[in-house]
Order: sequence, then structure tokens, then C-alpha cells
Amino acid sequence: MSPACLAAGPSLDFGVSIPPTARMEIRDPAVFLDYLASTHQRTRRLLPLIPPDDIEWAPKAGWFSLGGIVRHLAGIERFMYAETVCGRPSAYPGHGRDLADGLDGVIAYYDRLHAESRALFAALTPEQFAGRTTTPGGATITTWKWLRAMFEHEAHHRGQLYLMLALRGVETPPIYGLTAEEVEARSRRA
Ligand code: NI
Repeated sequence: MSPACLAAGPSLDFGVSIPPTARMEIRDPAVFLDYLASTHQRTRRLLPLIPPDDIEWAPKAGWFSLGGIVRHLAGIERFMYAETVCGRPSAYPGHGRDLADGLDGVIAYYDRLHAESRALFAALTPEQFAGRTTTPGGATITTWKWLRAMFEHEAHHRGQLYLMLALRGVETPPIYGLTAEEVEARSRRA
């Protein structure tokens, strides 16, 4: 981000300036749901690319498998985030194969839990978004800030999926339409 962009808004407590419109966005339930749809789609489109025989492949022993990450993302969204923002304790069931097995089963689990999560998020009122949620660690946090962290969590694991698919020889789509090489080719030389 350029210095001019950084100067566009007042500094927040984490030391980064964000334009006022961006700061408002995630507090708005409708905008949150739009953003959830687009970020979710960027993860969902990777799942059919997983070779069925590699669904439980992991880069090293004890690490998440491909299927484990997918079950983890679905379970965290549905049973940690959606449960806690509704005022209930986290009910995260883990990410084991007992929850969903095989590529088709894992994708079905992911889709079912996301649909349930989205319905729960869609039922939240603006007042609930501005209210407080108790985390599994026992802290309380403003609900929209808690949900904002969900996007970073998903992006973290989506990056793992990208790398793990590459390690299995699978071609993956650029995250935003252009590859890094295409962006470089279209960039001004310093
Ligand atoms: Ni995680």
C-alpha cells in the first residue's frame, strides 16, 4: 500500500491506517455476508482440485492432511464462530476422518456446515454485530471483530491448501485473476 493510501484514514490501535469506508464495512451484517460469500468461494473452488487419493495426504506426519484442513475450516466456522456469536459455547468437534471421509464426503461436510453457518450469521442483528462474544479462551471481544478474525483464519489455511496442492503437482487458480508473474509483467519498472 502506498504512503498516500496509508494517509487516507486515521491510525487505528494496531498502527495501520484504513480508509473510513473499509473500517465501516465489516460492522455491517449485509456487507459481511457479501464478503463471506466471495472469500468462501475462493476457498471452495480449490476443493474439487484435490486428487481423491490425496485427500488424507499430509506434508509430514502429524500435520493437517488436505481433508483435515477442509474439515477444520468447516468445523471452526460452524461450531466455534457461529456458535459463539450466537451466545453459546464453542462446540468444535476437531477435524478427524470420523467427521467426513473421502473427497466427496469432505466436500459435502464443508458445504453443509457452511450453509448452516451462513444462515446463523444472516440471522444476527446489527445490535448483535456491535455486541460482545465470549471466545473459547474466556475473553470477550466485539462480535464483528471476532468475525473479522475468521477471514484471516480462513486465508491462513487457504494458503496451506495452495502450497499442499502444489506439492502434489496440482495447478491452482490465481487468487485474484492474475498470477504474481502477470502482475509483475503489468507493473511499472522502478
Ligand atoms: Ni486453524
